Amino acid sequence: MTGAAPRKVWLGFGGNIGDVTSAMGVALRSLDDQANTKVVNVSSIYKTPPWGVTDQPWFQNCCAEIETQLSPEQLLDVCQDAERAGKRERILRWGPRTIDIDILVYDGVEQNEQRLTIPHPRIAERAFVLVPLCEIAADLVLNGNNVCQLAKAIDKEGIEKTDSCTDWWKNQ
Ligand code: A4P
Ligand code: MG
Repeated sequence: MTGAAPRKVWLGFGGNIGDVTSAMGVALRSLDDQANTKVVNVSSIYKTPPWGVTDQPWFQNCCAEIETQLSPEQLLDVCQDAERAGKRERILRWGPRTIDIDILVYDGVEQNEQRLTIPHPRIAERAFVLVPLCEIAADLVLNGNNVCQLAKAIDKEGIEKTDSCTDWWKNQ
């Protein structure tokens, strides 16, 4: 990477249609292949009960730390390209999907716009984000609260680590 100093960003990945592990791996490798973005750390994959719309299959979720020279809006474009490549269709809010990528935290950025709100507004309510995020970002603070303290306090019913190899995304 040359030019602007890379910034740390944490992303959330999830899906509940098709081969989600493979779709998340493809998306992570496509981010890592960008000249201005590097995947630094990826959590294990967790099996999680559906949140929001509960009448749908269970999800698989993970979180990743990346370093990027892209602006938040440019990064959202890249993430949405990766979702489209993963055959993501937007049918129902919080509904079933092959892959969803959320920008959870972008170091030093706070913004509240419809297209992009950072930090992601619903992190603190979601065990499916907090549990994998705590695994890779134990010191991260969100609105004054440590991510692992939030993860400790939230209801984690049903959440299970399915793969504790953090290099799973590299070799499929
Ligand atoms: N947008 C605004 N801020 C952001 C951000 N920080 N990161 C905008 C990414 N996108 C952001 O998202 C709608 C719009 O949000 C985007 O076009 C973008 O401009 P979407 O992905 O099209 O719609 P969505 O995902 O259905 O809605 P939303 O509110 O993003 O839902 P979430 O928060 O992604 O939740 N249960 C489990 N167990 N695991 C899951 O992964 N996921 C969801 C979806 C529901 N239940 C789940 C899970
Ligand atoms: Mg989303």
